[in-house]
Amino acid sequence: MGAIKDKFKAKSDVVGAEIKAMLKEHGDKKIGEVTLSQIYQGMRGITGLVSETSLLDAQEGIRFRGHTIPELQEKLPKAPGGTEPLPEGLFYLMLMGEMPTDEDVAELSSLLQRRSHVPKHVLDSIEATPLSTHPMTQFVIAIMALQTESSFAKRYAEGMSKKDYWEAVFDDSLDLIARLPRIAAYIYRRKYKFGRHIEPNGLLDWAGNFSHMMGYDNEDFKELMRLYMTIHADHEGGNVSAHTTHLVGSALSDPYLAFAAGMNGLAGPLHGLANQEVIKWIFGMTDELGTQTPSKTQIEEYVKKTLSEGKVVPGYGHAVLRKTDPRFTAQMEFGKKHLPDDPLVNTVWNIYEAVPPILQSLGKIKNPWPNVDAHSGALLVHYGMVEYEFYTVLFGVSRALGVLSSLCWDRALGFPLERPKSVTTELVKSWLEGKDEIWGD
Ligand code: HAX
Repeated sequence: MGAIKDKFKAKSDVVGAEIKAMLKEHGDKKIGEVTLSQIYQGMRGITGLVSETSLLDAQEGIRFRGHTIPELQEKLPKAPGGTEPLPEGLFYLMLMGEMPTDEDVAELSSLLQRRSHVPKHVLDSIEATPLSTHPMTQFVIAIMALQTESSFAKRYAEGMSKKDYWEAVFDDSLDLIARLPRIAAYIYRRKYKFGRHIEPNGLLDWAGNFSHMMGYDNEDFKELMRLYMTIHADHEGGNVSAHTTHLVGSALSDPYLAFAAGMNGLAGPLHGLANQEVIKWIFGMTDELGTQTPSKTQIEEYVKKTLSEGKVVPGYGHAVLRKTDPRFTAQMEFGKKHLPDDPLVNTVWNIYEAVPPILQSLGKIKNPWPNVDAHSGALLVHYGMVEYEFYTVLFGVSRALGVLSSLCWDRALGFPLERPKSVTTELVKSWLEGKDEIWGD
């Protein structure tokens, strides 16, 4: 742990000094302006956050520390015999800002293995929930139960100095990332496999071991998990799960509290829960039509019916992206390589042809293209993971890599409590009439 921690500290000290100098010289420079529509409509397009780990371009999609998904697939270290990136390598890249070597990733994998023990009371807290409890709710309960282990909370109570916050957040973040696969697998096996749990395999990488503990030892599934855990990890700082983790962390709530809050956001159907909604929606369509291979015309009719019922088409649209999500494309490529004849996957590809023109024709939807969630479930179903309520937990385990590496940076750079200004509609009306000032404390 020492070497990776020291390296992070050295890197963040350099960036911290740069930011200090930049703010001294340019702190008053303006970045854009805020319109009335923006404050009423979800703050879209307001640049108001710094997140070092990734950057989203509306046309091109996500880049992690400057690297696209195909570049990650090419450059990040792989498991022996594998072709997909190891997600712990992406964590290293996001944390350090440099591409890891095979040795760096091997060291991180073994570090995570060594820190992966989940205390019994956490598993007991999962057991205390009714079996019917949604897996995301069980996941958040378990993360909260694990908060007893927080180094940050303990050291803060003992009077830790501000200059050490980063270190305690770093320790907690590594511990959390190490333990989440065990927690998630426990929830899966408890809810869907009669509680027949599977012991970890200490020789496997982080995602490979996660697959193993869930009961999927097929090598292709492990490759899928490595890809899945890589592409879902981060989507810059403004999405609900990342922003929530950052916001709650800014109150110096420890990483367990902050990450659990982020996961509550991920559990919303407009965000991470969309991956379960997509498969639920497709299953609803195939059930209603009585066929596993609906035609394009049948899909189009079903989409129109969904819209006429006042519902969204899950897996389509995005608050920032204006093109097909490269995370969708990466999964499509995986499908073409490993399971090109799978009927459900082919239905997902037919939906991709059918949906965008219909959404476009409505005239109000800014992005008619598929997002990451439109594809993931179909790949999982192919390998036998049909329990779609569990899918957002997979997303959550992956998202930990991004939001927790960001949280390390937040504390290392000494970012303060986040507290934007809000206004009332009364004040807005009075400002429009020229009677009041809108800005101020
Ligand atoms: N189906 C139907 N209507 C849609 C739509 C879709 N897929 N996407 C957007 N719209 C509607 C909005 O509901 C909104 O309607 P109203 O004006 O009647 O309220 C209108 O089109 C304009 O919305 P927008 O500006 O294009 O989109 P937003 O930035 O407001 O919302 C969402 C972005 C992702 C929430 C939206 O596209 C949506 O609800 N998509 C379906 C759910 C989904 O796939 N979510 C996952 C997103 C990716 C993610 O975070 N993954 O975790």
